[in-house]
Amino acid sequence: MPLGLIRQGLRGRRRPRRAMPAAVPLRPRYDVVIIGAGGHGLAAAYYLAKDHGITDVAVLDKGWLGGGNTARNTAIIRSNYLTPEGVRFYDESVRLWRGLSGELDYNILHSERGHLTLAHNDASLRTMRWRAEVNKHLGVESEVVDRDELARICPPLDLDPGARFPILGALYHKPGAIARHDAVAWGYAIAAARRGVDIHQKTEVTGILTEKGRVTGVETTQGRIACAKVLQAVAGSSSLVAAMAGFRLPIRTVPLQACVTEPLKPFLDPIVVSGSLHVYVSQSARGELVMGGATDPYTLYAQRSTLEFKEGLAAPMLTLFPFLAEVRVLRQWAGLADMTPDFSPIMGPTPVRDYYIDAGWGTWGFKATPVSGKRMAETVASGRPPALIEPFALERFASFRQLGERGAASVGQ
Ligand code: PYC
Repeated sequence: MPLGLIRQGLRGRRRPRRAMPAAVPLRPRYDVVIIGAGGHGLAAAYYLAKDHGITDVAVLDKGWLGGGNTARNTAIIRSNYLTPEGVRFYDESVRLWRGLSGELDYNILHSERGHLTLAHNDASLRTMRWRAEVNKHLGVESEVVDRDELARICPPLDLDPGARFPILGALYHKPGAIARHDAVAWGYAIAAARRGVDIHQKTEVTGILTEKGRVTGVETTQGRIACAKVLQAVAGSSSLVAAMAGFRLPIRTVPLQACVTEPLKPFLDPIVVSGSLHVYVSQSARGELVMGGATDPYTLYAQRSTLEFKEGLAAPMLTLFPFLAEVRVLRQWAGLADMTPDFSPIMGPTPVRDYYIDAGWGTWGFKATPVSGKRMAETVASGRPPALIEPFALERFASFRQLGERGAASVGQ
């Protein structure tokens, strides 16, 4: 349990402030409009208010708080990336996650478990060594461990050298963690609203208003809003909303499915990932195994679940943990992953002045919630992206400065 939470518990008999922000009337003008009330949009609103004193902010969502990708992922937090730009960025997020329950005064069930990326062949081991070296160089705790060490870190793993896909070793990343994803959206929403931010659910943006290349407002299903600045944070619909603003994104949107099992006694401490077998799993605080695999192999804007996915996931899961054969799947769902060609996000200015974007989160967006919120708030407030997110500019695709994060972005596309 994070120390901050214990401290909070001991602080006294304070009544927890849990109530969701009440609905407020939509005003015809705001300084800043944020499109998307997912984790990233709400975090940006919170840091705009907290770090920059900008509270005349409306966060709009066509659905409900955290009803998009925020609560449709597998809630994995880590910074063991491959590119120095990626490692630095996610490392700041890992640090922010650690203090987030205390900062938001809301328990997001953050739990540091360690993260294992398994290697089943020499080529994977080589990539793990490469990642470990880049990580260590930047002060991030990652190391390659052999089978004996793996047996100590994760006893339930089948480490039989005669297995069909024998495990040779793994990249072990101690700071790997999980959190309760929807609580993250609720926590940021409550904290932002407490500082004066307006959150408007069921308010879909239907048009972006511009004048002489600069954004002037948005058209919504609840009326028109004039504003000085817009931040777009709509994972899964990024290309569609950008098109309303008049520019194109190098993004392909594909479904990413996941599922959970019935609750089991706690047996799996670390998060376990196999890129070669296309599977990842962690055990939640409720005891459910939270599992996912590769993205669906086609572009689709549908959040449906398929039997094909479940079957494809069961085989590698049972290769790693054969004793789970009788365990039942309880729930299954899908999110929409906005994939970029270099497997890195897009953050910063756009061809429309004062219109900023937070997009291209593919299968790696949840873990970036605090850092993208904080750094996008800084970008919107100052008009300039800070050095940490400069490498992720949309412009990199025109100037051939892509980031090449495929080897570490996630489990397989
Ligand atoms: O980025 O760690 C990750 C991840 C795991 C599953 C999907 N994304």
